[in-house]
Amino acid sequence: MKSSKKDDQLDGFRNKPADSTLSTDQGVAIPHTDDSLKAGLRGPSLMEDFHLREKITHFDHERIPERVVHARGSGAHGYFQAYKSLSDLTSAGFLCDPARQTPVFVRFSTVVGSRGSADTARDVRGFAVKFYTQEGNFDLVGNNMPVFFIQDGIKFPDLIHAVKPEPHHEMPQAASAHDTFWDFVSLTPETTHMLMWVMSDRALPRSLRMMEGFGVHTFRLVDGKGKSRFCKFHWKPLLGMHSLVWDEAQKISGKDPDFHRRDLWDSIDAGVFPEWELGVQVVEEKDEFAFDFDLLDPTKLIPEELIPVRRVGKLTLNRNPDNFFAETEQVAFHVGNLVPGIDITNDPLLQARLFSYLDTQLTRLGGPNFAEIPINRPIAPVHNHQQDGLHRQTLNTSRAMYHPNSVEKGFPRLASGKPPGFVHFPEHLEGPKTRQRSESFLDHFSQATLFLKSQSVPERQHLVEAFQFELGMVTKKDIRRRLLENLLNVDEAFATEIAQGVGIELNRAGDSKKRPSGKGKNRVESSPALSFENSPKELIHGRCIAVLIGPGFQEADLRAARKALEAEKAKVEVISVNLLPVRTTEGKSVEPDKTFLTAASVTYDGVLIPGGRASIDALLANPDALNFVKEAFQHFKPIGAGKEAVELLGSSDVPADAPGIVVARNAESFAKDFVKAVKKHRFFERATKGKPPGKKSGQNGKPKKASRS
Ligand code: HDE
Repeated sequence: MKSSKKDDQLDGFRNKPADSTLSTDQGVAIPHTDDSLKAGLRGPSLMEDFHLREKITHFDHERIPERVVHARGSGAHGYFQAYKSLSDLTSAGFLCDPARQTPVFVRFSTVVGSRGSADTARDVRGFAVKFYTQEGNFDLVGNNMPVFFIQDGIKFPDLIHAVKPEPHHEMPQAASAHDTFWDFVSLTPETTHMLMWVMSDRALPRSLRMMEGFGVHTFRLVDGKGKSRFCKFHWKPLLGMHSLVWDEAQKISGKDPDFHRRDLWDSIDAGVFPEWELGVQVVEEKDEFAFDFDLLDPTKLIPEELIPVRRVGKLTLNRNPDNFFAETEQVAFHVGNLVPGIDITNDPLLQARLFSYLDTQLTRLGGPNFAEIPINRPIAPVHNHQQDGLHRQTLNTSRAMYHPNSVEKGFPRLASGKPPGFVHFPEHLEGPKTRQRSESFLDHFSQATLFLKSQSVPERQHLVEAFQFELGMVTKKDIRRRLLENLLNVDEAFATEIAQGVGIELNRAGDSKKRPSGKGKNRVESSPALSFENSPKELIHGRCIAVLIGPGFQEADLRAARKALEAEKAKVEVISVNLLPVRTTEGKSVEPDKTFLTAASVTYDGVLIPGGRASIDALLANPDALNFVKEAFQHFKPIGAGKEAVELLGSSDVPADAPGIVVARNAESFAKDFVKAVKKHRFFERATKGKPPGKKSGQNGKPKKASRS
């Protein structure tokens, strides 16, 4: 879909360089912009140089305050289309008309780091979608994890102050591994479930295209008759879920801090469009209290095994922004941007957010007129009595900037008819004014245990190592101990294993008696949907494979691999010692894309080494090439070795019979087998000494120790 109404609307604002003449902001043509106006060749610059002053003044004010959270982001345009009408559940037009393509703008982000921080920090990712619907803008401002740290928005400033760089020395950047974060969370047990998620592989996505999204809170869907049902929103990536490993994520932060941004941009640029299905979990009003947790508690999820996710439509991202600042930086999301058919609940975290987003834009975007910025403008017509304010762009031609009026014959008139515009769901409310937490919010551990029990052996091992890393960076022993005592309530063996790594001896009798637990209704003990292992693994769109070559390499191996990988929309990058053309065994030559200096093993999804005696001899003599392969092996990636390349495996400490090592028999089957290995993505069996990862850690007893670099 090249053009949409939103795109046409944006076109009016595009400044195109073709055939243009340099001018001032006033449109005065400028013949010279490399020297300021001076009194004499070597004299002082003159105040009257309006071009110099305008240029410098504008430059001085280029920066706006970055977002206080979610500052580091990447955006893309696309569209949403419903599979079939959802009118049985909602009156929202974009969900009821399968013929409609609703334009969207999506912004992904990390939460903690500042705008220039690295993409691959351990963090929850923002997944914010602005739907430009015909009935007005609807924003689904979600995350890539289905739960949150806290239950009430009043604690958000505390959480964020604790996780951000510490105030005295402003360190560390984009990292939770420091005293103040763990101090706060150890004193706030409601964070325990979310801690399991941020210490899991979910916090290290391989790509923004390969992560789930969630609305987190319970929302309402309201149908045409005004009937309301509770709803949780999900985004399911068609590419499945894939993650980095921690060592790799840290190294990528240095080698390519724009790793996720680049991956998203390059994929869209190459026409390999990322896609997600929108899913809803729907709970009838009568079932509000059917669960052992409160639907209004944002630290809880509804297990998919209890309420299946109904997939209702597809989101496709198919266009990169024209200008990062104008679009990705200036886009203003707000959970209160709702359309008829979708409404909110009393989740106390959501309620605080309803205030925050409008408020923050006043500072960030400099006044109340940010909805007029092209990226924020709805495609639905806007008519109201708002006026003036900083940077007002609309030229209101009405004399009557008030309602009711007769001067303009009552226009704009109130919405009427069917549907009558947005009408709040008339929820019945009563109760005393109180500053208390509902008792139904007090079980902080059951779902943390559920999450743990649902992980595969490697996933559980990554959790242990992540906690050991983070707590290992905490300097105060009492903070480590307090956190681990909370974890005893999740699982004793798990807490004890982490404790051993961070020098804490736990008193098992400790806190576990205090554990309030759910009431046992509608409960599952394990949820396969929570494990990466059960996520689709067929599609490898946009994955990138490094092919290492030297002079005299076996061209047939590269040709077959390229053909097979590109047929699956994966990418191949050829790497050699320099960018000069490299001779093949067939007497031709191939131009490398990168060198061992500009490419890093950590940024690829797999490595392929074509055969060819001379090439392998050259690579064997190159420590960078050996390291490249060794690192790929340590990060559990597939490695393909052409005929003579098997020798190189040995010199890189890679056992040729290890899982995920594909050794050539003939070029065609070699390529086929290698693509199969790329689909699997990671071979964590290497860490568990060749044994396949078990389904559930709980069933397999103690997980094996992983050997990670
Ligand atoms: Fe946000 N959040 N948040 N948040 N949030 C912001 O709004 C806030 C919360 C989320 O790409 C800010 O425009 C409060 C949960 C995303 O532009 C700010 C609370 C979830 C984004 C703000 C929360 C989110 C934001 C910063 C507790 C997942 C990035 C700049 C009550 C469901 C949107 C801005 C983008 C951004 C406040 C909790 C997601 C300050 C007060 C829970 C994806 O308004």
